[in-house]
Amino acid sequence: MNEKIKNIVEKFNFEGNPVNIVENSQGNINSTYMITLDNNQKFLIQKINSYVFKEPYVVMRNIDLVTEHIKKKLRENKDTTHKTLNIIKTKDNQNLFTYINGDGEKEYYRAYEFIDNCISYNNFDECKISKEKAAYNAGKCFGFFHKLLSDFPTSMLVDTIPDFHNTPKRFNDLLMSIENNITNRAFRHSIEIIDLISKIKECSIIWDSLGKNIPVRVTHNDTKLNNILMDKDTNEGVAVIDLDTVMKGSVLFDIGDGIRSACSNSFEDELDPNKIFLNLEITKSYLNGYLEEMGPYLEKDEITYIGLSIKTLTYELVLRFLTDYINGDIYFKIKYPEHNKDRFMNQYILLNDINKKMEEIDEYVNTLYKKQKNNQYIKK
Ligand code: ADP
Ligand code: GN1
Ligand code: MG
Repeated sequence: MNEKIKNIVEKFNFEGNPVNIVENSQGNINSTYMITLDNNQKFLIQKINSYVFKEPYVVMRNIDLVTEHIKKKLRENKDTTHKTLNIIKTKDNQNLFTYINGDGEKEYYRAYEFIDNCISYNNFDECKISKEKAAYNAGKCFGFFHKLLSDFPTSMLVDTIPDFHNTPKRFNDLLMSIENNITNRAFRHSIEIIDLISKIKECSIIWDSLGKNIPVRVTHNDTKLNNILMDKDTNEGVAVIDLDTVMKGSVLFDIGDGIRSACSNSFEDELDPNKIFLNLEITKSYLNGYLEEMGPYLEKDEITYIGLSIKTLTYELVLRFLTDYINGDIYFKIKYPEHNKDRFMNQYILLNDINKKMEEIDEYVNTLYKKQKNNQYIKK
């Protein structure tokens, strides 16, 4: 058993001793351990990545506020199907335990209740139900999350990673990594870089419209498919997890990121170009699910830019994986030396495929919009 984690478990308010500790390697940022105690209860311990999250206590405060709001809403609606994260405090009543490691550095750990009977998927291929139905459930789950938070005051949340979806800034970060070129990796990808330069104008539109024609709302900002816990048997959405990046933003960041992650035909590091494409049918199902929940709350320009959001968020991931590759893999956890290069190439191929499908996506969104507007579904 992992002795370090076993010692950390003891700092939290648990009754019982750990008998099993298993690492979950699904996330690219934090380190997650599933803990089973001798009384059969299950919990989760997470080491927060403090390179990514510079102020872990502020992250926890955001999560505390948002989860309390969600719990209140679920109680009011007598909703026992949906769940949210439940923070377990340390024995001295803190949201985090600070561990000083052998190099004298601080490591931050938190504990959550384990949400049982659920599963998080990286790809709909693994689901029990049809891909279309699963995509509908995923879209609905994030739509429901936005709906629950639609009356939460954005001013109460701190930007724990400022400029997280500031695409023009992400582009400048790439240019800076190329200028420094500390790993000598930059010029291996000149053709892709030139193509990225040609797309920056269009992919800055959403960020530049935020707070103007695009409203600022409470958003998740990391809507990967595996950040939804689905019921193990029915694959209905149960909880939106990984709330570290809940901040002010646009629903478009979440829709775009959700679809690029869930409706791509492949994993994020698949390399066979024939397998990397946006599956339009499941994209449509995802949108149906999302709009069924959140449609009535959206404004017209949010609808207009849905297609563009899928393109923009994929573009952003190309920039981010490539930047991290050139910088020497300091941000995303990698499983092998060229992992970020494979991720960047994968998202680049996906981006070009999405580019070809923009017209069809926009047409579909438009049809949905008209249908729902007739039902007075979407705000005029
Ligand atoms: P990361 O920020 O590294 O992505 P996550 O918070 O998403 O970390 O956790 C990683 C994985 O752990 C999730 O994809 C999910 O499978 C599992 N997980 C996280 N929180 C819970 C929870 N409360 N109950 C059950 N499983 C969870
Ligand atoms: C990270 O934490 P995880 O694995 O859900 C990243 C996202 C990226 C994603 C790409 C805080 O998400 O922004 O889209 O990897 N999270 C953070 O796989 O940077
Ligand atoms: Mg995650």
